[in-house]
Amino acid sequence: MNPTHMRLIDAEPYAFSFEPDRCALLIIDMQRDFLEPGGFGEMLGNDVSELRRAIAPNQRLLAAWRAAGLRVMHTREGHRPDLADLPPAKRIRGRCATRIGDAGPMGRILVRGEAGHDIIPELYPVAGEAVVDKPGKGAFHATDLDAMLRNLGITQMVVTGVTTEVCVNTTVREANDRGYDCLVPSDCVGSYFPEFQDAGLRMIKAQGGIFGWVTDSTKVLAALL
Ligand code: TIU
Repeated sequence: MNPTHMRLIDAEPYAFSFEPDRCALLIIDMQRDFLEPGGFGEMLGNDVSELRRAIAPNQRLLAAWRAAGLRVMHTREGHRPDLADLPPAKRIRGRCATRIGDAGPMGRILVRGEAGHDIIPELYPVAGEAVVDKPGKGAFHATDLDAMLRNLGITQMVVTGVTTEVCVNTTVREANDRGYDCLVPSDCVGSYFPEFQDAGLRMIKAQGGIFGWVTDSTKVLAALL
């Protein structure tokens, strides 16, 4: 594809003006801790199988994005092994029997360097793709994401990953306040709660696209051909 050529992607509330050389694919927190049993997601009481339907559409989009030679970035939610960046409020929230930093079947829950913290094999980063480790729900808080995007001339992002109403929504809102345009393909984001999947997407595109645009991956793929 010609990366400098702007093209329109069918989206809600209206078409998204896709500028390939200024647009990054940002894949949020597709980690074993959220998508596999025994991790942080299950610790919070969730059925992790709900999220797995987002894997195949992300694989197709990632493959096409890579083939087009466009920028890919990944994020991971997690904490330093000494938990110095873990707010006490986050550690005790939920009153769970097992907490962040405790031992689990995939290593210490939500701790960097542990097996559960890593990205699922289906979407594993390749050389040249930045991986942003974030301690919070939003990908901008306490990370170098904003600096990297500005240095690279990125002004828009296709945002995918999990979960729709938590880290995806928080990141899209943070990005919006910093002046980025975000497009969210509905089949590439997942929630443990079907009603939050629906509401999380509606909140983004409502009021004329108050936080961004919503589409589906087939429409993004069509723009990559
Ligand atoms: N609990 C939940 O829905 N999500 C998170 O804690 N993190 C992310 O969304 N990545």
